[in-house]
Amino acid sequence: MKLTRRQIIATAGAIALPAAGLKSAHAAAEFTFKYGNNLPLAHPMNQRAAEMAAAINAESKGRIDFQVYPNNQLGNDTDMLSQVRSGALDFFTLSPLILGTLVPAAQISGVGFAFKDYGQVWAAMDGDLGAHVRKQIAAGSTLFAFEKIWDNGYRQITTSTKPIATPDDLKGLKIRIPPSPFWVSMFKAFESSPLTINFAEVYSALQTKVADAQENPLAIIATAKLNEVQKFCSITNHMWDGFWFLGNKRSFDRLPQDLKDLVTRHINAAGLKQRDDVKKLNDGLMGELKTKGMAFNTTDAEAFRAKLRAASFYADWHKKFGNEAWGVLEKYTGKLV
Ligand code: X2X
Repeated sequence: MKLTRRQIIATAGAIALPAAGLKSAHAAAEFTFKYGNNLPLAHPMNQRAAEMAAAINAESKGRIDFQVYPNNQLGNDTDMLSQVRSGALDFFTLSPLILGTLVPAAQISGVGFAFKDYGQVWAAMDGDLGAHVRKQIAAGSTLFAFEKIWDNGYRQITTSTKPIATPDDLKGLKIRIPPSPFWVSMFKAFESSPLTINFAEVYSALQTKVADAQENPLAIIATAKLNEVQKFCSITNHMWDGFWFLGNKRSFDRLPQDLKDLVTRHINAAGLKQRDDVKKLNDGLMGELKTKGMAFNTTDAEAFRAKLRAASFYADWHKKFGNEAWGVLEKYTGKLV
C-alpha cells in the first residue's frame, strides 16, 4: 500500500498535534471532543479520520476541536470501551463483535459466512439490520452509533506454522481472537484453542508465539505489519467485520443541534469514503504481501460452513439473537442453515 510522504505527514500532523498534548489550532474551542481507535496511523481509518476532524474544526469555525487518538494511544479496546461508556472518551470506533460484550445483539453482523458480498453487507448495514443494531445500542447503553458503519472487511486466517486448507487444520490451533463471546464460540466450533487478546497486544503475542495464528482483513495485516510475524495467509472470508462509530450520548448532547448535524454529516461522509479505501486495499494487497514473503492459499467456504452447522453454531446463535433479529439478517443473506 503506497502512502505518499505528504499523506503520511498530513495524517500524522492532523492527529499528532492534540495527541502530543500540544495546543491544537483551536485552543479556545467551545467544545473539545476526543475520538480514539485501535488501528495504525497508516490504515485508511486514520487517514479519513484526520480529514474528517480537520473539516469539522474548520466548518465549525473553531467552535469544535475534534481530536483523533489513533493506534491504541488511549489504551486497548477494553480500556477505550469503558472510557467511552463513562464519557471520559467521547467517540470510539469498535467492531460490533467486541461491542457484543456490552450489547450482545450487536454481534449479529458477524455471523460466519453470512454476507456473500458487499452488496449484501451494505444493504443490511445501511438498512434494517443496521437500524436494528443501532436501536439495541441506544437502548442498552450510554452510547449511540452513527448511521454509516465504517468498514474492516472480510477476515482471513494467518499462521506462523501452516496453511489452513480445511477446517481440520484449525483443530487445536492457538489462534488469537478479539475479546468477544461470538469469536470464542466460532473458533470453539472449529475446535481451535482461541486466545482472546486485544489488538494492541497482537503483534507481540504472535512474535513471542503466545499465539500461532490470528484472523484479520488484509488491510489490517499489512498496516499492522503482521506479515513480519506470520508466514501463511489462508483466504477464508469467514466473517465480514466493521467498526461502529460510537458516541457517548451525554457528551454529544452538549452540542446545539446545528453542530450535532455538522459532526454527524462529516462522520458519516468519512465512513463512506473509508469503505471505498478499505475495499480497494483489501482487494489489492495480496501481491504486496506475497513479495514480503507471505504464502497464500484459498479455501472451500462450504467445508467451513458445514463444520459450523455440525457444531450447531448457526442454530445456537439464531436462538440467542431471536427469530425477529435472525429474520432481519436472513432478509439480506437468504436462509443461512
Ligand atoms: O482486533 C482486531 O482484530 C480488529 C483490529 O480487527 C478489530 O478491531 C476487531
